[in-house]
Amino acid sequence: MSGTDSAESATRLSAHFDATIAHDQRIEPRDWMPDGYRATLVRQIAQHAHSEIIGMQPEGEWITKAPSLRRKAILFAKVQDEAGHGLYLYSAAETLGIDRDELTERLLQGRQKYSSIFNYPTLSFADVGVIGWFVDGAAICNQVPLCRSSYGPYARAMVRVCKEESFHQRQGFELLLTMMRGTEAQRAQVQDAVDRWWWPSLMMFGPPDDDSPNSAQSMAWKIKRHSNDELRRRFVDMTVPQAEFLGVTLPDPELRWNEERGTHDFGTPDYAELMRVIKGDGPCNAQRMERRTKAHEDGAWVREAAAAHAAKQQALRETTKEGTAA
Ligand code: FAQ
Repeated sequence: MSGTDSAESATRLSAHFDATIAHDQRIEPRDWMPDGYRATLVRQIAQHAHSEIIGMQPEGEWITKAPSLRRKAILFAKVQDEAGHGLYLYSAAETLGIDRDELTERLLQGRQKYSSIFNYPTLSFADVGVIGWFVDGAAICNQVPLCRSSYGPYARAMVRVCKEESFHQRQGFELLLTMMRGTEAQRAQVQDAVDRWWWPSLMMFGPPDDDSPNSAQSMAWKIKRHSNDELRRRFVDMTVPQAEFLGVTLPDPELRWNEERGTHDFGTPDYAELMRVIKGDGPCNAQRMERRTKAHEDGAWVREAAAAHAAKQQALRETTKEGTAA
């Protein structure tokens, strides 16, 4: 192919990509895509996958301490769902030509991130309920629009993830409702957990729009459908009536309904804290990474056994094929 032919072909491919995005159709793994689009997806999907896997730790700590068999079974199932979400997401990332081992390596070397929210400690069982209510609630606000993301495998993975997140959110709310109908001490525990998790949950949506370097391009490519601030505002609007029903106070003196704007006004999260936590200086960053690294090392024998099994099966298939050909 001459230089002119290849330039024309590149222009055609790029125009086709732009038209697919403009018509709200999906980009699939076989399609040509700009390098930046691929890199953005790898970054976001991997960060999302790592978040699901590291996100098993804060609640996982309570599995052995859950107050009843019923609560233990529910929590077990929820934490297992999170492992499943991580796997769907790593699979979606793999369709972009990168494998899970490489992504895990990048996380362990600190070259990729996971959500800031999972660097806060779970101090009481009420935290399990508040994580379901706030963190899964925030995840739903953020991820339902991702079901319409322009990249097919990511959007399809999100459909199932969102169904499960919505069940998780309800289980958290039901746990808190039960505690709020319990003793004075239980109600105080719930309020304390709400006070500690509210602001970090608002930070999950990322920096404010003016300080979000990736948003404009991600939205132009329709990977993200709404800005960080828009999703944060939706979360506040969704959560305020639920807090009233539950009988807890959200720790924000500036929180009030704005009739004119048809939405809530609310205070500004401490974005300097968000940046500190993202950079590794949150209350539990070191512990989370230490445990993730240990789990990865402890799992080496499983990966080796799976690879040896796959090689044996492959050799068996080849021998059978040779036998049939002869
Ligand atoms: N934590 O320019 P933007 C869950 C980084 S899953 C850490 O605004 P973007 C389920 C960002 O990566 C929770 N880092 O970036 C569950 C970027 O750095 P980079 C995870 C953050 O991508 C529930 C830089 O700051 N969900 O909860 C955070 O356009 C319960 C500048 O930011 C997802 O991953 C943060 N909070 O928007 C599991 C959803 N915020 O990469 C267990 C998908 C920002 O350039 C228990 N992701 N950064 O070096 C997204 O929607 C987006 O990636 C955002 C960030 C909105 C998180």
